[in-house]
Amino acid sequence: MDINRYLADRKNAVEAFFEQYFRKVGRPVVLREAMLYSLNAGGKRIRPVLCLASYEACGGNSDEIVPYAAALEFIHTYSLIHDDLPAMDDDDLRRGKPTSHKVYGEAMAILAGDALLTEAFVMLTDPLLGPAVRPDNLLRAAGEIARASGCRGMVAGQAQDMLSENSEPDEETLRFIHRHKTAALLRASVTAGALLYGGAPGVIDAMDRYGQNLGLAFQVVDDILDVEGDTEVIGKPAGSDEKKKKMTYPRMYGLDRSRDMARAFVADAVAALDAVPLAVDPLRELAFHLLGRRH
Ligand code: GRG
Repeated sequence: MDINRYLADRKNAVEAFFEQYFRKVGRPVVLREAMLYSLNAGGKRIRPVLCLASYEACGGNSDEIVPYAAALEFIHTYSLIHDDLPAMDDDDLRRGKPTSHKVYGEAMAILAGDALLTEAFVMLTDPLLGPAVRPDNLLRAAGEIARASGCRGMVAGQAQDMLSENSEPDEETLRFIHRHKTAALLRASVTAGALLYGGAPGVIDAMDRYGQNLGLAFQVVDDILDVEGDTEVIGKPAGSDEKKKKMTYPRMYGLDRSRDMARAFVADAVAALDAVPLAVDPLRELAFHLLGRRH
């Protein structure tokens, strides 16, 4: 299969939905603009694509859940806007463009992030956006995504990441940060696809294991790219982890071991898929694709 084609088709479906959705969002115009500015700044859309791919693997038609998958990109985009703020990572560049607070000021950037997060749950609790999905399945998926986003997931990881700046890396804390800051939302993206479909418990467990390992591999690759990548290609300042003395895999284990560990996480992700009799080719290919990504 052509994974680039697959990714592009699903990405287009999600981006077309953003366009249509924002027609109904009114004033203040600058808030709407700030939300759209960051959403349209050109991300890979990997979280919605994973959700769509997991729903498809279970046998669904992914057109039925595009709004719910798009909600994951709203949450992810909010996290990037807030992560870039002066009070957090204080970055000027994201997705190759000036960060939200550089364009709209800090107050509007905070509000755009707040609005994206809240709106995601407006979408995830609206059964009319995906009438093919059973409301109880929607509720389970929304709960899974909420848990992965807040103080049991991404926000906990971000808090620990901030608290650990400038301290010596230790394996347990590093693992906690990666599992929560990055892997939690990626894992929930995959699991939510299967929950929206109403997959059997064995399928949900397999998707969970796949998503968790893929999420960990994703962050190890991100850490490696921060050391080896070019600012123009990765779309954010290279070398910033080192500058801020972040707890990363390369800092803890060195580059070669980090690469081996990323490969091992992907192997575990793919092994989880082998346990289920589903159409998992796109999910398998996506795992290898993310291992080889340059940005
Ligand atoms: C502020 C609650 C809060 C959380 C922030 C996402 C995040 C947590 C911080 C951003 C910094 C970072 C490197 C996080 C790890 C997650 C990650 C690799 C984000 C980038 O995701 P991509 O590569 O970005 O999917 P695009 O731009 O392609 O969408």
